[in-house]
Amino acid sequence: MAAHYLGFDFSTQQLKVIAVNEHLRVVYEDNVQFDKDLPEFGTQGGVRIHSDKLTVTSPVLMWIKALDIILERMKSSGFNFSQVKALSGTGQQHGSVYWKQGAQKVLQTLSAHLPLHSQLDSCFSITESPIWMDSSTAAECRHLEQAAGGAQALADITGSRAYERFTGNQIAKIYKQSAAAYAQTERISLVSSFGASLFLGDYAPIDCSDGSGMNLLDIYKKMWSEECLNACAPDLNGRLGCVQAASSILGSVSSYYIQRYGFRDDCRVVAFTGDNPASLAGMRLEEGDIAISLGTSDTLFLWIQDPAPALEGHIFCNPVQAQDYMALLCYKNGSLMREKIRDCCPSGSWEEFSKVLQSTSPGNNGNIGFYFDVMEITPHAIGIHRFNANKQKVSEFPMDVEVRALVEGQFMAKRIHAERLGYKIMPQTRILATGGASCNEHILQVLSDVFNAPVYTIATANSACLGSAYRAAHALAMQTSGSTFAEVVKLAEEHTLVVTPRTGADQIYQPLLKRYAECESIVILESQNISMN
Ligand code: 5FX
Repeated sequence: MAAHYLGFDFSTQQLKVIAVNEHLRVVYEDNVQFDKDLPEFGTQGGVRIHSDKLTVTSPVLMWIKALDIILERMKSSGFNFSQVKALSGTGQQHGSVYWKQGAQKVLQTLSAHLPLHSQLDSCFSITESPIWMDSSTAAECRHLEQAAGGAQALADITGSRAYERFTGNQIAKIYKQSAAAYAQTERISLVSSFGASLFLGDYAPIDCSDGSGMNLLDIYKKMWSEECLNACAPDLNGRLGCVQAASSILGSVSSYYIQRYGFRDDCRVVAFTGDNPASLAGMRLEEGDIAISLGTSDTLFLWIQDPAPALEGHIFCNPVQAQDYMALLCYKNGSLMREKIRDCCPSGSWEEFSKVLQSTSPGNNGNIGFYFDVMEITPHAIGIHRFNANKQKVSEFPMDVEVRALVEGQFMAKRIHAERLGYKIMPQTRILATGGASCNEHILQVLSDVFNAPVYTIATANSACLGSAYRAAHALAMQTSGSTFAEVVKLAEEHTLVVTPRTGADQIYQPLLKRYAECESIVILESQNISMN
């Protein structure tokens, strides 16, 4: 009988599902849009922004109702649940769910005659789950960093300095503001492990990879850091449960799904993980690879073996190879900045932009530029800064120099920050590019030259959801034949090779990268002065 694998994605705006067959081809896909399909919750973009504009939550029952709907739709479409050998899933990172005393019993004794939401509606001590868009925990972040011995010391344990959206800080705020609700809480899940719990009919452990986004996990020992737990809330260890490797098989689906939907009784539930780790799996990154999403903001996923946590970026445990790591870097000034400079070209077109890029030479004769319209995340800097070949600041560049300085600058920054987090370019390194600007071959040529590595493009629609279906297939194959993730996903479609580095590019960019880093330090200092004045 054909084998299918399911991936569920509890993302910010929707719940998605993808089924793949044994050749990893997508055979079923659907989604439930929270705003449109569940208007009774009154969310906008799946979230509620509170009056302080800093607190952002989503109703936990909305996620459960969405699961009821998506499963009912699959059933009415004739989807054959008995072919599903394993399922896994993913959730927006950092969000947390607070199960009330007695909820475990309810999960374990679900009646197949009723939808999930009507049985679980009184199972939560906090009904509004804080999510990743929340930025209301500045005080808790300061406290945690202090308790850990400083921002870098906290990053050295957990992979990141304190961030407001990271779950430990969110839990600390809940404990401070709603001590009674905290006292009634039997278990705290991430959105991912909450999703797994619904399928397991029991509390599912948090996996190491999503657990790395909490400011609570020692990413080397893969255990909760007592120091961090104690700084956030009392008796947190018991409420979080043990962490598990992301590729763990947690058990079989609860009898609820067997009786109500016809799942087989040995359908395995594989640990759910965060959306960024799941995307790494969906994009099929391998040792040494980088994925670059060139969208509104630019995001980098890096496969790292020896991480060096820093004050910028995040290190997470790797979701598909337990001993390795992944890093996440985010840049706000991505496409909008490229569009702004494009608009300064005489015709304001991408054709003109590309022509200019082609007509200028790699290294831009030593001219370097920084283009931050809004305060950048990595590094914390703002403004437009131009340096000539003698490292002197200049107020303008000719148009052609400006275009190349922007594109080279954006990619040099990415390479420098990636290497600071412990990333090493290897002979087998591939750059996997996605997002709007990845269709521009001339931009990709600069990317390839700066990193001295070939660039491939990938179609990434729903990569986190697809990655979850792949992870389900892998966990099963690992258990039966010890296969690695890379071996399992070889079946999936090939990535497309677009450009390779030009000869001599490395000799040009090695010294330029060094100069870029020196100029960046000047830009950071100047930005500090701007924000102080
Ligand atoms: C990563 O740290 C984030 O906060 C976001 O990418 C969320 O995971 C989006 F769901």
